Amino acid sequence: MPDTAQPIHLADYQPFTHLVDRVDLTFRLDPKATRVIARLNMAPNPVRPGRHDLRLDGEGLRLIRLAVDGRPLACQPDATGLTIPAGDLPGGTFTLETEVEIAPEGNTALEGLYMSRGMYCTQCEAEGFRKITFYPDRPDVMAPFRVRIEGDMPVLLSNGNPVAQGPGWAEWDDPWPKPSYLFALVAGDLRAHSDRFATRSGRDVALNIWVRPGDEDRCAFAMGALKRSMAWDEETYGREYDLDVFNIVAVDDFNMGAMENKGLNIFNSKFVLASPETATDDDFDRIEAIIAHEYFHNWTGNRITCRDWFQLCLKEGLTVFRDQQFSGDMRGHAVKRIEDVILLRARQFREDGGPLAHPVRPDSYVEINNFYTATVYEKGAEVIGMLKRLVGDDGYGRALDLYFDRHDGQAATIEDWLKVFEDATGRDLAQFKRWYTEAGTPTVKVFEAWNGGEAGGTYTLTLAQVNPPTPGQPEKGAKVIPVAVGLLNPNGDEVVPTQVLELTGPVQSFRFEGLGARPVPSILRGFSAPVILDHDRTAEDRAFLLQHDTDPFNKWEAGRALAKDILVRMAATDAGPGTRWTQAMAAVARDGSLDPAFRALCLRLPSEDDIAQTLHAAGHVPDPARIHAARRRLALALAETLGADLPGMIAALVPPGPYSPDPEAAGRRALGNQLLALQTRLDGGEAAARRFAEAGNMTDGIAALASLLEAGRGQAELAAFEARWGGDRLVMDKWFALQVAHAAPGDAAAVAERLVAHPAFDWKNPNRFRAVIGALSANHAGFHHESGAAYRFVADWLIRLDPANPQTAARMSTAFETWPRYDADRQGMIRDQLARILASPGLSRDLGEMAARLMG
Ligand code: 0A1
Ligand code: ZN
Repeated sequence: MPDTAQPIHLADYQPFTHLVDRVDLTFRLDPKATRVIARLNMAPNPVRPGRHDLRLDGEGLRLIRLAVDGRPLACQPDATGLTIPAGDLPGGTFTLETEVEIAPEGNTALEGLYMSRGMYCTQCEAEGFRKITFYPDRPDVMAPFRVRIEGDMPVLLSNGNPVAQGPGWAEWDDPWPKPSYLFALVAGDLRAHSDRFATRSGRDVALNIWVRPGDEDRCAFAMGALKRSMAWDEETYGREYDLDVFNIVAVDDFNMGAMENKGLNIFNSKFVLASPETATDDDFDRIEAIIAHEYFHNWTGNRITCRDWFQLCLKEGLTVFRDQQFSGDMRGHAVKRIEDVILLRARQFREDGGPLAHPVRPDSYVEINNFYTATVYEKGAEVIGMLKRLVGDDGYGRALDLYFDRHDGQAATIEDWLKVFEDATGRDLAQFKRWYTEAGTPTVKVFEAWNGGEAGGTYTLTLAQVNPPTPGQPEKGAKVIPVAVGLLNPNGDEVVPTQVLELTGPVQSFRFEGLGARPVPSILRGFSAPVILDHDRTAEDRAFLLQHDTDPFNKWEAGRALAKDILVRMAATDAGPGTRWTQAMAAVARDGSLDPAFRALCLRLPSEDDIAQTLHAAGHVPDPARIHAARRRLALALAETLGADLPGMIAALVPPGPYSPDPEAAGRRALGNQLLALQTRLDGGEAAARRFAEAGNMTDGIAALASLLEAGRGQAELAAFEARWGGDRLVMDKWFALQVAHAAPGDAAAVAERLVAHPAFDWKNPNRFRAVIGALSANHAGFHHESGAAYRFVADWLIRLDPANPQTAARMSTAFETWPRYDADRQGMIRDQLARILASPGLSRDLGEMAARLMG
């Protein structure tokens, strides 16, 4: 491992030795030799008395000039930065000037200043600014920035407000003190899709979405989402935008989804550009959510940032929570909550149950980029949802107001965050804090007792929590778990409406008195806590709740649990699909009183990975081939149950009028396309082939193609698709991914192998790399095929990508995080690949840390 691979510990935090009062940057852009001139006005930090050396971070910078108060210094940088001895610094304020040279063209890591198809752009979070200039590259050093860009590009952008511009130059001023990770610069031949937004206090904000020429007509949806986000944050959180312009730029080469740089958000183009012909309903949803997420960071992340990277969940958990609230308001809370929980279980529970488990606030890391995880983001949001449930909506509102008042302009901590809740509500959160410091998904066991009498009976619900060991945390205390519960009587009426039980000890009983009959409980309504509910329930009870529960989440959950019970039985034994789930789902599919989007979620079977997770939790060793077969068999049984009704149902669900991504129309398409997939199991693809040929939008086209591939057909359609969309990078990503995602288990690795030889496979583009290698990792039965071919293939590509782009290589190594679930052969094969990765010469700190943690 490289020698920079020393862990950093939260306990070692110290404020920086110096303050930066202002930053002036000049960029002379050149692909091979960009000059960056930095003038930093600095002063000793009074909270660190005494005289200190000044240590600046810097990596891969060629130092041309260094001066303090105009006096040149001869200090030389080392591999990670530059130290200016205290003796070379005046006792008070001073100006530090550096000039460095960097080469954006060769920067394939996509961190710092890099080029994406001829356009300059930056990515500085978490520690990319040090690849641009020497600087204290840590979030608690905040300063106003002024930036001058010189370059022969028509559009030159940076953070804040435009000050002045002329041919070949532009100046920007950002008055809001910010940490270096929020710095951004973009330069290129770009076109704007523009609009305006008037804030409620009357600020007139110019909005621009900057894209490559030709993409202007794919920005309207993102612009609408931005305006909805701005209005929502004013109405819901009382937060207004604070600059005269808000710029968004779409770039094709980007490691993540998007980035909240102050006043200049940079997006993976996949999360901006959309038209009905090129984007699916899911793409539209995600664009709206990510636009909102990045915009909401302006207050939760930018105005109030993180003291250090251990506090990452302070901005990410809260901003995810806010974007989830927003999407719920836009598209319906029931469906949004179910989708969020599906994702939480698929990604965060999976992470929390394996070798990569870590607390929402980790206490050590080697490479911070490895901690942009489902735990920090999604579990971080769940923790805030629990907090809100515990203190109530009013308490939450008061706490947030206090948070913004008290910490605006600061770099804060989780302690600060919890303190505002304590101060605003009077509640002690010492025990609650364990959610931030302890990893692992708690299991809540449920025991019921009924004591019936003449005057009615008493129902007792006993809840017991188990907090499993995780790496480095063998034992943990009981958590505060809000369990929302309602009771139904045997005829399906709700006799006790939702109330929140607070489980704080290892075991606790809750009594409900004066009930006329033994109730059927609906437990963990709305998924009120990120836990695994262990409740031995009969299929009758599940079917009853599916039919009667007034809580939409638990209504869905009842059907889901029924499906899982059956799938687990089918995969673990030779049981058949039975009729209970298929009958219940056929009724749901036909129930016109239910929202089609909700029905679509009910009909969607648990993923194979989810079934494997469930089998493992139940003490079985999952067999990927059997899981795959069981899932197909159950889908076929549902198709047979609906039988001849399917074509009519599918036709009736086609939304009237031209395509619109609105939730109603999207819900109808989601259900219709799910039924089409079932129909394909009966007709071998006749209907899907017709649908593909007639599809007027990408949602229907992709759904039909996926159905055909599942049926082992679709080659002609793939060729037609490629002929039509070969010139469109985003659409072609779908073409690559779809073939791997829907390949049969024994073919998946070979399909991926063939696709990486395709001339359009550009492995340095993260979207394209993910489309093939990521899709193979996500094809459960294909990835875990007994040959081990997919394990080798994925490891080969991670090893190849690592030197060029360590961040994306490290992120994708999570494909291997579930190895402890499987049989000894598979475990051995995966561990061999991890060992091979670890032995690769020149392994990055990023992938090195991941492989070592994966090995356990
Ligand atoms: N803060 C961004 C996510 C992000 C993180 C790291 C990046 O590069 C390493 C890029 C983006 C967000 O939450 O959207
Ligand atoms: Zn974020």
